[in-house]
Amino acid sequence: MARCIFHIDLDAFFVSVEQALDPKLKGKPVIVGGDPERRGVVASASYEARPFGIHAGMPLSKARRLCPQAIFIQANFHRYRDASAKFMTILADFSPYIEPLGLDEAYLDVAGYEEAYGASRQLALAIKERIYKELRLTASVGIATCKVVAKVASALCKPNGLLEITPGKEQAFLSPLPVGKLPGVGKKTEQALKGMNITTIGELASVPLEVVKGNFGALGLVIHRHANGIDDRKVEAPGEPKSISQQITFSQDTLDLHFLKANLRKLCEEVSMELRCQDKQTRCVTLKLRYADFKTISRQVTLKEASNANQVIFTTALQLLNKTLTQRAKPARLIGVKVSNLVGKERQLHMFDSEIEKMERLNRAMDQIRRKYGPTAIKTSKI
Ligand code: TTP
Ligand code: MG
Repeated sequence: MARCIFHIDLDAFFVSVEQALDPKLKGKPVIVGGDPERRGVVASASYEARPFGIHAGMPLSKARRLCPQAIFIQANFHRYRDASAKFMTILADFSPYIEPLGLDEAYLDVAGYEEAYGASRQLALAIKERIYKELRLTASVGIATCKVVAKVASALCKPNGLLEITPGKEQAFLSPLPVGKLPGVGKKTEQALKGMNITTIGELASVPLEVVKGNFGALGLVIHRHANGIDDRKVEAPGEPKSISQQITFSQDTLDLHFLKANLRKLCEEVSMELRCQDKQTRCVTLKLRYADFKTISRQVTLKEASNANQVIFTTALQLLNKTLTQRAKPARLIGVKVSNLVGKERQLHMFDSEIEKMERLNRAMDQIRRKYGPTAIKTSKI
């Protein structure tokens, strides 16, 4: 059965969130910028600002020159995170197979779920309507049998669009488009392809695979398949974290063992609590120690048995700390602990089972108290 995949992307996301909160901004050239991390560049431009040549990543000074009448707004990330969470919740109401990509876009596999709406198009319209009704945001939706075609389609029908590429029409749809429209083909690859006389997706599709692979390696293989409308990637929830870590930088460098130990205990408690929340156990504990001169030591140990108990993680990390300080007893500026090689919780029967059971019960009780009364409500005094 042909798959039915939606790629849904909100239009001018940051700007639209601001416009939804302040309707006076609607229909005007509006620019959100001033990301503290990337000071001075455009993050999002309203569709009214785009004809002036303004696009994301452009210095704000240039945007101001191109469109002096534009309204400039500082980014309010909490607003975008909030809108994003609501957007994803709406999507999840329509299909459980959802793969968010960043804040304002997601893939949705709706195969089987569209029947209730008559057709996939109707389902897409229902999604767009809900998003608009609840968030006052418009979305563009691409519908296709695979991810790459759905993504290209949604970009092409912006803003507030809906474009369905019916099964069998994938190649015909992609073929005339500029090769830069293919996800994964950035400015550099586009230039390199131009040097090979390839400017459309169709031209890329008809070049022998060996040639593309020879020039672009693994990326070549992927873009060549995609250019041919072949993409069997599944819609998948993002992978679970492969490790959990916590670290702390001290306000003053220190070699005070009690102080280091107390901090390490706290970090281990946080990490093991997170493991228990995720119903995971760790097989590997890593200690990180950064000295005042910035020399950083990482030591790790593999546990005989996977665990998520504070006591096990802390004892292991403490042994690593003692070993590290024996070899280099100098003031430290940062200490951290990481657990990796995580596994699902497995019940293991062995001779110390009742001890482990007791420890687990204690840890669960402490988690409950901390969740209810805060992280400092209960402290362990010794192992
Ligand atoms: P995009 O979906 O790429 O852009 P957009 O939603 O503003 O516009 P479009 O209608 O073309 O989808 O990115 C989503 C948000 O991510 C965007 O609103 C702001 C942020 N962003 C940046 O902060 N910096 C960037 O360079 C880009 C591309 C996006
Ligand atoms: Mg967007």
